[in-house]
Amino acid sequence: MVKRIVEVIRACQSFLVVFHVRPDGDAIGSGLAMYHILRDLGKDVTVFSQDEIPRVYSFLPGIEAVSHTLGPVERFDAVILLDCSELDRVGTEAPRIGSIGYVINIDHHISNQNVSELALIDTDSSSTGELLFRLIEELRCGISKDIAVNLYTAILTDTGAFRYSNTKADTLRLAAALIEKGAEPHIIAQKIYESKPIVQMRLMECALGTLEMDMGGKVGAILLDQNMMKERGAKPEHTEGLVDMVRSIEGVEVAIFYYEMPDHQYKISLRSKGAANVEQVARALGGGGHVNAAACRVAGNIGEIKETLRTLVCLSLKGACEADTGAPADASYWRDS
Ligand SMILES: [Mn+2]
Repeated sequence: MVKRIVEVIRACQSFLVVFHVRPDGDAIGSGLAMYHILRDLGKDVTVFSQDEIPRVYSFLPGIEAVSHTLGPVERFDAVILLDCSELDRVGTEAPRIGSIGYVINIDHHISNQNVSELALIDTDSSSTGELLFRLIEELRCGISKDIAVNLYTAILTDTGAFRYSNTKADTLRLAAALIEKGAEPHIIAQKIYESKPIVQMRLMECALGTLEMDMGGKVGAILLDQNMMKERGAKPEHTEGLVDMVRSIEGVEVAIFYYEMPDHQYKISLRSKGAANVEQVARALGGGGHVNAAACRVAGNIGEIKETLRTLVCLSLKGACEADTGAPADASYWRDS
């Protein structure tokens, strides 16, 4: 399939590169790496993101090329859809984006919905960034420093700084190759992990104040509502990493973060350590993600939502989570891993 994608890339001239809403390091890093790859091949490239790019990623080479408005799509020969398990993940422009002649989907989510025949999907890959290597090999284009910095960032962030179970020997070999091409690990790590705005720390303090432990310490949950956000002048991007704080507690196997969104639905981020499969939990509620990192969006009363989660998480700890729990029909998936 990579060969067919390469043929299409060679044949087309004008490209749109898109990734999912509320973009993370993998989405943005892969998107900008793809931008540089195509530019190096002499193509015309537009990068579109419906949502704002979190400030920590402003150092990435090519970030100024990201546009937040999408003009006429007729000018594009092909669209490259990155880190998206379904077309709708790009946001409200999905129907127009889907109308572009060639749709190429490069993704690593278990829940991938076969968006396109032109697809490079590998759920064993740590990140979409790692998958782009196969494309680069087949395209036989070089890896510039700009590409290296973006791909390193993609892999770094989706592996939780090389800590998650998706970190394989190959992942580190690729990271090493990127360092040889000019990516500087200490600088990238500092930009991403040691440049937090103070408001994020205040939010962390508040979120940890809501910590509830359950099931003999195997499950930890925190919650943030819109009042807590407003009082601290926090934006949604400041909630990033909060759920990982809960996972970092000794004995915790499943970490839950309930985030009340402005429309009063709850976005539920899930993380696990060990065998507990939180992707199944999220999927039962209409969401998706990975075994150790998943999310979903649910409308309703928080007490009832917590009860539903308790049941599902309990099953996932027993390794037997069922997909049908009578979850609200309007639950829709929001992945942030
Ligand atoms: Mn990813």
